[in-house]
Amino acid sequence: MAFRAKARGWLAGRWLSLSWARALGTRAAPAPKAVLPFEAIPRCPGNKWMRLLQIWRAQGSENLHLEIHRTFQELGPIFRYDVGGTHMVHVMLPEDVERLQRVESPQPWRPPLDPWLAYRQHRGHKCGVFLLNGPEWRMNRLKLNPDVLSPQAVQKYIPMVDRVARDFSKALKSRVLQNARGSLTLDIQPSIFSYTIEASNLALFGERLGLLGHSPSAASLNFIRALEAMLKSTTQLMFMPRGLSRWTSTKVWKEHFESWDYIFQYANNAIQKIYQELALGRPQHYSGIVGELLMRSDMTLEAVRANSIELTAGSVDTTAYPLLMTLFELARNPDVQQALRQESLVAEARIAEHPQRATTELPLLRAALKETLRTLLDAPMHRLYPVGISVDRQVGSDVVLQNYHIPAGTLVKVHVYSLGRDPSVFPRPERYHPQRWLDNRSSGTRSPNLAFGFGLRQCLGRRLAETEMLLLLHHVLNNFLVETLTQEDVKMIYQFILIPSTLPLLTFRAIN
Ligand code: O4W
Repeated sequence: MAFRAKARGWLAGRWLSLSWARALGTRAAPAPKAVLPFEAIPRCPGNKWMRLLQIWRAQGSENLHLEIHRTFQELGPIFRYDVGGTHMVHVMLPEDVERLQRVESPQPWRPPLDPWLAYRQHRGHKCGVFLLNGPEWRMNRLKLNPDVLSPQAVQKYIPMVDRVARDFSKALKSRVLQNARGSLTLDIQPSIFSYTIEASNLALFGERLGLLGHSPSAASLNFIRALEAMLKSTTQLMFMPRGLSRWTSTKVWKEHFESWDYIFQYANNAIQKIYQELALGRPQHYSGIVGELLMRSDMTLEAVRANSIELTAGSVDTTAYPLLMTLFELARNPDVQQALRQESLVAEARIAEHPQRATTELPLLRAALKETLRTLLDAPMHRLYPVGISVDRQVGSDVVLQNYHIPAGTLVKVHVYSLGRDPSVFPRPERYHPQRWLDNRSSGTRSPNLAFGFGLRQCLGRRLAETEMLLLLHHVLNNFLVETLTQEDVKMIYQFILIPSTLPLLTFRAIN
């Protein structure tokens, strides 16, 4: 506690001086300055081998986001950090994101995540777009976008997601009404995981699993457990060279491979089923994203498979945790909840008629999702939370960031976690205040929403995740008051994605 209070005061002081420097330097028409050489960028103190040893001993790096955040406080909005032969630069300001976007190449390169790559190489599996680079990445990505990310694709799978979200609230309502009081206090996490698995499975494969309103199936529980073990072991392995961790972390590698084996088996099963069905004849109706990809047949079956595995496995935790955190924020901010409910009640009749209207008729709820992905609950000084903590790019050409020369080939990490907490970008960043996204839209200074990355490599699952979150919250707001006794922030930990270390109980009270 003492440490926290002290750190907060000190950090606040740092921020102040940083914001001032920026206000004077870059916001007020800057005088042209000579560009400084790369070598002049402040360097992160410490020894990289000591750092590795620390990560190994702590079995991961749960506070990575906080450590990088602290380094920005100490060194300013840009610092470098070299690992082996690669130069690495960390930045966190919107102006630098803009510059990076301007020099983005048609094939933005990102270093592949080694533990994931190792598994695929070892088993002889193809990679999907998350791990690919170069021309193969581009070919895959351009063929996936129309069926996964485009507005036309969203129009097609929205009614499916809407059906699952309606079933979720119906099932929850019948549980709530079993109580004489008409309210139920529970750990909602298992139900939300069932929801994201069910909704994604329908949108991807056109099939219902029947997970809602029942206790979760053994297969889905094992799938959730395998995903958790895979993400946790990823953070234990990703910072170490393979040749070293082979000896120091044998057991973790074994767990990592076993988790992947289960994940691949689970996803392959779903793909096999739809493949068989399509072989029997073309369906009359839309039968989900993967069905479209298979019927279009401009990708090899192996490429469709590799990318479907990423979509299936990547659409569970990444969507469930932000949903859980939004429900908690609404529970402890009753005014925000009431404003959102007002919007949802007005829109419901029209959405029931055409679920597609949800994307245009719930602007405040959409803003709340942006706000969740910007701000979530951690230690008092670090309240803001995106699913990913940094967006990585190896720049294809020279670029100037914070008045330093960055040569082509440098790995640039945009720390979106710190960006979301910068008071000069987001005033009073600790507040959960969805309306800010609508205010700054009209005032012309739009704040960047970087929770899904940017440019050609932005999150492929973005629209699917947004749709799942939007419709679940819409139906929950229509049917329940959400309450909690917990006011304190929840500590977030880095497990490849940021996840809450504990979740408060929520009370759902049926409306009329
Ligand atoms: C597969 C995925 C593919 C997942 C299995 C699971 C998963 O969770 C994901 C994500 C992750 C993908 C320094 N996925 Cl086979 C990759 C689809 C966001 C989906 N969306 O995490 C964000 C954090 C992206 N992140 C990073 O790149 C990152 C994490 N740490 N650092 C960078």
